[in-house]
Amino acid sequence: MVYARMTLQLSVVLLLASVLLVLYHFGFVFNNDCINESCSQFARCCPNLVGNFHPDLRVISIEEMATRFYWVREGGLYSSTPSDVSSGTTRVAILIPFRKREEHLQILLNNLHPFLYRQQLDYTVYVVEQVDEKPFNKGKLYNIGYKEAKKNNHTCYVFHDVDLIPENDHNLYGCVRSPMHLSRAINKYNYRLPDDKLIGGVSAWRTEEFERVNGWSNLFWFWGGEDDDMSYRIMANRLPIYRFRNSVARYLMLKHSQSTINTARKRILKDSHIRYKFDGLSSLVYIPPDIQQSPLYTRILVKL
Ligand code: UD2
Ligand code: MN
Repeated sequence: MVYARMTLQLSVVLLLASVLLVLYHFGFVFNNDCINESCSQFARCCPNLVGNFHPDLRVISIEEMATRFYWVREGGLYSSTPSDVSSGTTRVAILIPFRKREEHLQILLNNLHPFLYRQQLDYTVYVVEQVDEKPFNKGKLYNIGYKEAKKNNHTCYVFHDVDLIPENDHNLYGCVRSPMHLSRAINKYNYRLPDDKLIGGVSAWRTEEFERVNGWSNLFWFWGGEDDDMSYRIMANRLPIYRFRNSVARYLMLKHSQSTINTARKRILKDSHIRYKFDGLSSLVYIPPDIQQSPLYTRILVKL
């Protein structure tokens, strides 16, 4: 009798352990971390990956970078495979919201192009620049950038603050999961995630999930709130947030002064979980932007 009970208990433990092992393998435990399987897969395919590196924080001119980054074509694009949409290759759009942070942009480009090249991704860098004097509206810039970039048949969209410089090239920008919060560990927060719900900084989305949450809110002007609003959209749609582990999803944040804070943000955030249905990509109305091809990026010049 005792023996039978022990066998039963052992079987239950073994069963639980195997379920956990399977979940762990596919990265579904520990707060939806993508454990290392995707990184090591890419590490094999891309022998030039180096893992951790010290970002180069010098401000280099666009001309000099354009000479050095010989693989980048006009408009800030690179393709490792013949450009064939039907081939199933992930085509990544990097979207950078921007206004008057030239030095940050130069530092980011100087690190990002070699980083993406080492990952052997098909990518295009878009700088979505607000060129009017209205308050900054990052969510709306992202939505416009998304709609414009989508015309070039991208399959993966990386929303990227201009002042976050990656420090480890195993942090894949290829939408291996979606939505994926890439900037989990930032020096400013002692390389620890301050809050499980956080999606601000750098995130990667496939079209399907991004459209399911109706993109970003268009209603947050000045600083703050749009990233919290996105967290609520994700929750309302019961989507998990995936992240690589702390040692991989590392960033250095460049210093800047605090922008003018949106004092209405907490009030607007109260109905995010319902408002997302009609505030976002579906309600986006915008003046067709001027689009220019620079040597290292495609410039989307927006008047809100
Ligand atoms: C946090 C979030 C950020 C955003 C912001 C406001 C993290 C790591 N970052 O960043 O994602 O949600 O809070 O809610 O969680 N920008 C310009 N010019 C401007 C103002 C902003 O280019 O005058 C762009 C630029 O790409 C910048 C981004 O908007 O990186 C975010 O603005 P921020 O850097 O002033 O905000 P921050 O660092 O508090
Ligand atoms: Mn910042």
